[in-house]
Parts: sequence; C-alpha cells; structure tokens
Amino acid sequence: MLNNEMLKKYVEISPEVQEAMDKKLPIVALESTIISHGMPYPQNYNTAKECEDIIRENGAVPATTAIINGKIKVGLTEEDLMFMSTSKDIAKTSTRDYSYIVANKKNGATTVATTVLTCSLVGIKFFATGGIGGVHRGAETTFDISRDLQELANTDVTVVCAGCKSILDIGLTLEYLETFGVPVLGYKTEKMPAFFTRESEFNLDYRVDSPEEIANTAKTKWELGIKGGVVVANPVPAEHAMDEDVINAAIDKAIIESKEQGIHGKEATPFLLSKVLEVTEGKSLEANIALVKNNCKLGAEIAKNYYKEI
Ligand code: PSU
Ligand code: MN
Repeated sequence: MLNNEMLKKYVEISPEVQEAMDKKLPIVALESTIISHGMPYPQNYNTAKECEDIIRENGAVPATTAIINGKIKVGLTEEDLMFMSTSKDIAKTSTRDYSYIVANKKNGATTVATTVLTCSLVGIKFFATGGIGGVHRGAETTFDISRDLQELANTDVTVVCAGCKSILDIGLTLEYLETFGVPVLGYKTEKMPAFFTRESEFNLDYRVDSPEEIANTAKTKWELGIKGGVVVANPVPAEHAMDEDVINAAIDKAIIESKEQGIHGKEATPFLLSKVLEVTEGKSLEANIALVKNNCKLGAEIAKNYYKEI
C-alpha cells in the first residue's frame, strides 16, 4: 500500500506484490545491484529467479526492486529481470543517486540502501540479500562508509545477510551499527559471519536459533517505537564456505590493486567484488549464490512468523 497518492506517480507495484499487500501476506524484498553489478550473466538471472522461487516455496511473496525508465518497481516481471541481468545501461543506485535516476527516467539497480528505502515507501518489512555494505578499511581517511548503514539505521526493515565481506572493516561496521541502534542477530552463530566464511574474529552480542525469535525481536523494537532496522547475520552454508586463507589472500590482492588503480567511491565495492571473483576463479560466485538463496529461505520464514501473529 502506498503511503500517499503522490507516490503513485513514482512507484509501480506488481500485481503479485499488490495482492500480498492487500491480504497482509508476508513479503520479502530483494535488491537488484546484486543482479546488475554483483554477478555475471547468466548466473545473475538464474539466481534472481531461483531466489524468488525459494521465497514463494517458503510461504512468502518476493518483491525484487529496481528503477526502470525512472519507475520505481516493486516486483519485477521476467522481462524486467532479464533486462536487469543483461543491460549495460543500469546505474548502481544508492540513496544519493535515487532521485536523479528517477527524475531523469534512467535505469537503476537498487543497493541495500535503496532497497530498504523502497521498502519504507511501500511498507515492506523484510529483505533478503547477500552482504551489506559497511565501513571500508581505511575509512578514517577516505570517509568511505556505505549509505546502507544509515538507511538501516533509519528504516524499519529486517535485513537477512551473510554478514559483510572483509573487503570492509567488520569491527568498525559493527561499531557503527551499535551507534545507530541496529541490533545484529547471529542466526545459529555467536560470531559475525564474513560472507564467504562462516565466522570472523568479531563476536556478536546475540545468537538466535529460530525465525520466531528474530520476528519477535523486530516486532518488539518497532512496537517500542525504536526506529530503524534489524540485521540478521546468517552464515554461508558450511558446504559452500570458502577457505579462509584463500579468500583473505584474494581480498588483500584486490585491495592493493584498487589502491594502485585509484578506485574509490561507488566503484570501490563492485571493483573489489569482481577482483575477488577473478582471483578465486569463480569459486566465490558459487558461495555467493548459495548464501543468497539460504538468506531468502530464512527471510521468508521470518516474514511468515511476523505476519502469523497480526
Ligand atoms: N556487498 C556484497 N555484495 C554486493 C554488495 C555489497 O557482498 O552485491 C552491493 C550491495 O548492493 C550493497 C552495495 O548495498 O554493494 C554497497 O555499495 P557501497 O559500498 O558503494 O555502498
Ligand atoms: Mn562507498
């Protein structure tokens, strides 16, 4: 349901998602940067479709978000998904870029930040993705802190992720979330997962063992009027986790190359991700796909639990 009439000129909700909203069914949002800038074709298209199917199989309705010709879309057609998977004319769209892309009728892939923003426009409360952005290594001099963190701080959305990659400073990312009051719940783990690996060196304050516990924590936060999101850190399935030494070496190499080439700003994350993929000869892609699907399943279970009670 759109919060007000004015939004209708900007936002287009698919019939499947609209029906779910009308019937108060559980909905799980999905981002599109992972499709357009995070994976190569055809794995991106196949994964996007599989993620939607996993959410449906687990009793919720998927809502992939993107900006196409300036329309903010919530729920994509197959044609839209193919476009997002193959077109080169799609800007990585964080909050800073959102209004420009919409106003100028361009195409934009939503990041975690703008997927969360889109969720808040239409009232979606759950979102599954791969990894969130965070505080970059060296942020004390570059100021490179992903807008994802601010949007999570401001918006009532629960995000299921596999932690964040150690291309970031995981410790500082957790500190930042603490400052902005965002709980980070470890799903069946006491450690913050590091995306490709099940653990980092950083302890989490809370381990949760069921989707009910997560849904209850989110509901309690919002009923108490504490604004902002909840992060669920769900480790990559063990059989798809990568060797820590291999991945750390790949990340260190990627960071050195990004410095040498003067990569910064919005290019930093996609550059580092594609370098890691190159160095691990595609093994990281396999892990990436497995963990996103795993997060979709958990996201649907949490959403289902949340809506069971209301
Ligand atoms: N981290 C990943 N995979 C991704 C991204 C981050 O492991 O695909 C994408 C997400 O869309 C995230 C964005 O919201 O990169 C963060 O970019 P930046 O650091 O420029 O805010
Ligand atoms: Mn940045």
